[in-house]
Amino acid sequence: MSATYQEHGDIGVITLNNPPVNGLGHATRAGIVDGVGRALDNPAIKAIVITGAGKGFSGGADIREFNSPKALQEPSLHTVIRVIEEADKPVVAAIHGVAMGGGLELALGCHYRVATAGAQIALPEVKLGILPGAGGTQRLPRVLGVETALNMIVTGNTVLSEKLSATKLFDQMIAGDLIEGALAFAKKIADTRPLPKVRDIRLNYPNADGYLQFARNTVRAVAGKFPAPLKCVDAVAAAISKKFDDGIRYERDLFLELVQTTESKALRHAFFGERAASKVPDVPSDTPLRDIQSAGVIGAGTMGAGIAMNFANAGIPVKMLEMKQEALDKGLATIRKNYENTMKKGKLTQEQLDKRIGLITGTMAYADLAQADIVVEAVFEDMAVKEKVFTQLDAVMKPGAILASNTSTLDVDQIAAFTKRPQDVIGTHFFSPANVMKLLEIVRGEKTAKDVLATTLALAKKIRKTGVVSGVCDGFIGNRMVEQYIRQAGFLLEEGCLPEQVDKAAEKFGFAMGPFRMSDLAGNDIGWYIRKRRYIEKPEVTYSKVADLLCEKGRFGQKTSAGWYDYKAGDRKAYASDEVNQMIIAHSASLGMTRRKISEQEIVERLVYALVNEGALILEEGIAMRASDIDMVYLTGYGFPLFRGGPMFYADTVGLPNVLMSIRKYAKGSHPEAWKPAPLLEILAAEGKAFNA
Ligand code: T1G
Repeated sequence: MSATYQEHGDIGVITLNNPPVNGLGHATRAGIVDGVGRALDNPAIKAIVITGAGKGFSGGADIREFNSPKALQEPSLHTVIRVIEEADKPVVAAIHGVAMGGGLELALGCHYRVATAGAQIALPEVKLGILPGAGGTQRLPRVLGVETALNMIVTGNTVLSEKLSATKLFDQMIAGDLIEGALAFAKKIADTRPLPKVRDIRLNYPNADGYLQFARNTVRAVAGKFPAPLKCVDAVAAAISKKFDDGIRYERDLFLELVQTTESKALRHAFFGERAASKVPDVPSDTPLRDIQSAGVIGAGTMGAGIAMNFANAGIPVKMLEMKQEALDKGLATIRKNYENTMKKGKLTQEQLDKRIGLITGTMAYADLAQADIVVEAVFEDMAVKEKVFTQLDAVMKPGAILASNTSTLDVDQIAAFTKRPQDVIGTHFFSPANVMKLLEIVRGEKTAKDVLATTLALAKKIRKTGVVSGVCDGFIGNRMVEQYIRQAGFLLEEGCLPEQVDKAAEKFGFAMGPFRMSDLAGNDIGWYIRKRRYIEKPEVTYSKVADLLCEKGRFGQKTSAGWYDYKAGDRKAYASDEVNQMIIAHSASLGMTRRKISEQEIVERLVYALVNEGALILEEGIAMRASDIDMVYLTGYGFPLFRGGPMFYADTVGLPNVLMSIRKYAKGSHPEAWKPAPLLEILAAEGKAFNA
């Protein structure tokens, strides 16, 4: 039973018991109504306490039920709250750990609320593209005041219970055992009448229009493509202007509208995708982890320094190794500068800065790393250099240490073979800037031990990264897909586009940065180096030569103040370059190609479906375990728009038959070799299925 009822003397206690977060699924809701009924029917019972088993009171409605009949199956959460509010005996919510979303709304429907300190209080629905749909927008302002409540609802931010102890949200904070305290409180108020109801609190907010207009302007500026934040303002405005029950109806309408939006489904997809990514079917969730108390990083360049910061930020002491004192000093100085910049933005105190700096030391001796529990190599992307490093590591590192490579494309199995302990070798592909980007591709080698993989996934969480497991292949998941994206961008230039047109179309679709601005930022020479290797290894893979022509001019991007665009000193703005545009037009002519006008739709479809098709191959080959893993890679590492849920989710929303039809259309274009449909895409499209089942 996901909600139990027990009688403690003359108090009836209902315990929510639906692990892991006491989600208010249908069974739990029915259990609460059943418990309240039994307490009301027993004349010996004078009051009711509702509490949560496990880590917290309740994490809210069961998100997995959304867009399914169960979500609205009676008793709905509204019905549960009405049964509680209309009970003729006092109902006390006893809160610990977490009271979020529908969980907090349930508590707001109770006559009284008590809590222990440290409980996470929030209405985070907006983070799922919806809004509190069971009275939260109407009741929370009545206990916290309009401004505090609106801020919590629009941001979804969590506030700790003790910070709200002086508000009407809580009638008492419980210092000792929650249940004992709640029972004592229930006895104390058992005969108090009338029963206080949040809905009866008058909400008085004079001159609301001015404040609400300010709130709308502020929210509109940051909401981007998400409709929910502004609707949150509308719902709270209704709490001020409408009668309570009218406000509830208005809130319900807004909720039902938002829960159907693609934006909300995308956010919920990302919510579950983030959590699913750390699950590996053949690695039991209770696999014992290796203890990570200290770390080492080989290389103090941009990546190495950023990686070292991740460990320090998580409180793990880390030693950075360089071969030259000058490089080591430069790395340590970069780290200090990064922290000082963060402190200047008010996101770090001096004390925190000093602590983190104190956790990072430098050395030029491999022996100094010997006792580290994990070491991450972040040296030049060249197999011969990796071989030297891993041979050294194999010789000095203590048994059981995890040997990780930050390689972005090289074969992790080959790197593992440089050691006598391939089971301890794994890929940890950080994204630049490594101390900022959330994505961590975790490359599982053929011989990587299961506990090494489990430990690295847990470490990813500890250093606040989204860890996504990839198999070994050229480019793993993200870079392998971005390769196809960049190929199409190049072909589009040959056929009639200029960089600005392609970037504008991609950015209008929602990418943080179009392919050419992104390449200028990362450095065009990186792609050039990889293509030169590819021309030898995979001559069958065609590329537009226009990017090579650009690099032959030394136009590597922002770092050379000239790339696809021109740049001015001290100005990161990208200015269209006549020289480059003329070069592109001349290149088309040299190919005998008649340039044509290309629509925004074609640009976006070719860029995005190139990702989707390669993603389907990656899924087929088992390089990625699930489609949502691919989406998490692209959402957290490549600036894919969150409101579209990731390339595979987006393809599902378009409909795979439509995606396949477009791919077949582009296969009739100038580069059919780049548009061979992935068999998995063809199968799913034929069966009317989706990537994200
Ligand atoms: N519904 C279903 N599953 C949930 C869930 C939820 N609300 N919250 C968490 N889970 C799953 C999660 O997917 C994971 O599953 C496991 O629980 C542990 O989660 C009417 C409509 C509560 C702070 O948005 O913020 O109420 O991977 O790893 O770090 O107005 O979960 O184990 O299979 O995150 O301890 C509003 C979302 C819902 C809260 C706990 N509530 N959850 O953090 O565990 S909408 C939320 C969280 C709503 C009403 C509306 C966190 C947490 P698995 P976890 P955690």
